[in-house]
Amino acid sequence: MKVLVIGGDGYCGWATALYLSDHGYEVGILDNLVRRHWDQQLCVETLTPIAPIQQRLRKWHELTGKKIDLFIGDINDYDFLIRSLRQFEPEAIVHFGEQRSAPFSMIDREHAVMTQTNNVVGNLNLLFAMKEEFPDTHLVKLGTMGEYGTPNIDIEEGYIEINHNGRTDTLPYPKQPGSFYHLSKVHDSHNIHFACKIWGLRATDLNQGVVYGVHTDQTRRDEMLINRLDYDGVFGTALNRFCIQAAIGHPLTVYGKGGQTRGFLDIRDTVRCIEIAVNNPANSGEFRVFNQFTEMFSVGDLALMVEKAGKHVGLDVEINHLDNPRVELEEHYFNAQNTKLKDLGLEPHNLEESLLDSLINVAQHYKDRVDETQILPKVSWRRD
Ligand code: NAD
Ligand code: USQ
Repeated sequence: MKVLVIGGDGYCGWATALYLSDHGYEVGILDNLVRRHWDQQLCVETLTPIAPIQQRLRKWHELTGKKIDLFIGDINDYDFLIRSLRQFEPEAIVHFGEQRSAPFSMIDREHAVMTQTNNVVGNLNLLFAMKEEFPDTHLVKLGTMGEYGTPNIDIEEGYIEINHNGRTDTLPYPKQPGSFYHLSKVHDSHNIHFACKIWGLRATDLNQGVVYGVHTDQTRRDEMLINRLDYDGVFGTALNRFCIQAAIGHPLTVYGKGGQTRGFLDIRDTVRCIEIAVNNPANSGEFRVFNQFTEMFSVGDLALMVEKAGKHVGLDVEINHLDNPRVELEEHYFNAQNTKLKDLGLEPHNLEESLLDSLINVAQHYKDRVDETQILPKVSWRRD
């Protein structure tokens, strides 16, 4: 099957492209490399040294004999997008190609506008391209668990049955996102749902939790294939950041009380979830939603787990509770469903001490690349 991975130079996209290529899919990567540009603008770098995409792909070909097509350009450029689709003729499109950092989207007006324009318009271009020439192609779109926010009731997978004044309907689950980035995902979901309804497109929205880890069986084959691992206050995410902080002896940065609970998953499960979605396409006209995470943790619990794993490898880990730069509940109910991907065959890698040990080891290996001035959060959600 031919699968186009949009955003295939990024953290989830690179791991997915290699995994699918390794498992016999014909893979193309489309990416405008803008993430590398944003890193430069913010003066941050991934902990792990990532090679240019062309060299990564050459090495993959050298090691496996498999070729991955490369389309460098922006999905906001409709001519480029449609030309690439005509050339590649994908049967499935996996769309990772968005600005994905909540703090980045909260820096100022420009970054909020840029995030929503990049994400919403890019996704809309894709929907129109599919309607015009690829109406049967399956769109697998990365959404986020953060679309739901933290309601005081159980979170369902996309839809909820509501009984109101004696009548019943199954409706989209209410959305209460916590940043202009997370809001962009809500806007995308609405646009995709509408496009499925009016044009009969087929789409799966994967509401993914926070991803952790770095290696997959494919990216570990050669240092030239290594994946990015962000640790800075803008693009770094909770557990990855904590492991890197532990490795360099920086106190762990728990924001506020630390009771914020989220869904998490190992990057080895991200790639498998994409394969499952691709292998089981939505029906024509169907907007299907899966919650893509394997376990729920509070950030405070994660910090304690990293402290314990640190002890195990001889590190003395300190936990700090910083003033929370975000506006979010720090103690709340959180219970989300995640059965649909498991029903289709996902066998989760649960978070184990061995994974934390190995992440801390990777971080220790590259610790000379860490810029400590980039660890504390600098972006505030508040007015002043
Ligand atoms: P990333 O920043 O590492 O990768 C995104 C890639 O998309 C980059 O290579 C970037 O250059 C490319 N891109 C961005 N805008 C583009 C455009 N207009 N045209 C072409 N390419 C473009 O991000 P990631 O962590 O791999 O996340 C991938 C997707 O998964 C995102 O949509 C994100 O919202 C979602 N997601 C990520 C996580 C996580 O923990 N990393 C969790 C849940 C959901
Ligand atoms: N947090 C800390 N300390 C840190 C970093 C984060 O306490 O050093 C807290 C945050 O305040 C928040 C939680 O950890 O409560 C998660 O923050 P995060 O930065 O790990 O994740 P988030 O901003 O939600 O975004 C990440 C990805 C995004 C994806 C989302 C999935 O960057 O692309 O959509 O995870 S989810 O959180 O399920 O919405």
